[in-house]
Amino acid sequence: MNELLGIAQRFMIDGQAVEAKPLGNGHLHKTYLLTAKQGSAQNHYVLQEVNTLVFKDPDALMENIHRVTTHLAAKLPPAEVRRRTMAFIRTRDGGLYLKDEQGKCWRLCWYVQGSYTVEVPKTTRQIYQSARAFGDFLKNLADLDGPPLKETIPDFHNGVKRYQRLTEAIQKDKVGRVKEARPEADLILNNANIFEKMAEWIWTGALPLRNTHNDTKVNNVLFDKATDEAICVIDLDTVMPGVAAYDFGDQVRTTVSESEEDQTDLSGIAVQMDRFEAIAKGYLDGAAGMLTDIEIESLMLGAKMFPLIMATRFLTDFFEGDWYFSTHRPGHNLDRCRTQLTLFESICRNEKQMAAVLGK
Ligand code: GN1
Ligand code: MG
Repeated sequence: MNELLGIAQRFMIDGQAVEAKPLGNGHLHKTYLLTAKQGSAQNHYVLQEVNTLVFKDPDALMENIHRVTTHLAAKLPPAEVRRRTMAFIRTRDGGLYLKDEQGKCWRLCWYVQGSYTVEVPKTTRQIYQSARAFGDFLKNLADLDGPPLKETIPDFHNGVKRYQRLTEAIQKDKVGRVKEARPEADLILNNANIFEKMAEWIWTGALPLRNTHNDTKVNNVLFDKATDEAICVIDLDTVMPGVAAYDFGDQVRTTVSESEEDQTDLSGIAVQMDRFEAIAKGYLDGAAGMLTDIEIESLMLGAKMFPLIMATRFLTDFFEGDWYFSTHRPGHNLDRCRTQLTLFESICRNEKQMAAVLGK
């Protein structure tokens, strides 16, 4: 705790840092809710230790985020800036982040008061709101000036590379777990054509590269406690060039079924069409004006691809010994892989109806 308070004090916070406690359910960084006392008032911030095993170039990472957040902030009335976009605070030396004496990287932003997050949305209103927030996000970043955003994780959504990596992990079988998950691995490898199709649409130029979020899991949206409105998109680490189908696909993955990403009971995991309608309407109300017909058609491919690419990544991590995603029990990544494959199969069964919704 003292280490955290000392770190926080090296940023331009208002007041004296007095408390830091763990916040949220991210799989990669260490995140804390920080309280600073200023006279009788309390200020709240989010302090994060960046995972530099995953984000190897923190300068590029924070430069991207700085460009994105200042661009979004310029479109908001000043009073809304700390509520509707992430607002980062510089270090006392003027840096976008702090590298401490042990080489750890830290960053700090304002905490959005009166907000909440969900792992599994309960209502179609929340789902519509969340999808809408990501559609708006895409639109708001369409006029970002300057050079392309840096690729903070190269080939992040390159499904072809992801399944090649899975194949390598199977061959190496570093921790002897391949025998535990043969059917899962086969199901993924038999559907690799989905990754190839997406790659082809991108490589032929059918789908334009835009500034996409690339991690549109529903817990990366803040909702207003009073109104349930989605007010702020968070977790901007992977905002970089991508295709709209990625952002749509990860929204479908995390909201179309009323289930947890890591539940062990697979029986309740299935597409619910009323949820899908809310996602489609929300995303298209936000972004439609700028999407081409082919992009709208590609959204269905994104919906199929995302459970599959996440199944691939969770299974690869399981076979490589769980070094990437934080795990809280043995077999956690395999459980995650299984939920994703169950969802994938349900999406394949419902593909026609889902495409019809998008067609409307
Ligand atoms: C990671 O850290 P978190 O939970 O926001 C991952 C996403 C996955 C997600 C799965 C940079 O995001 O790609 O979809 O876990 N982020 C990165 O829950 O790998
Ligand atoms: Mg997150």
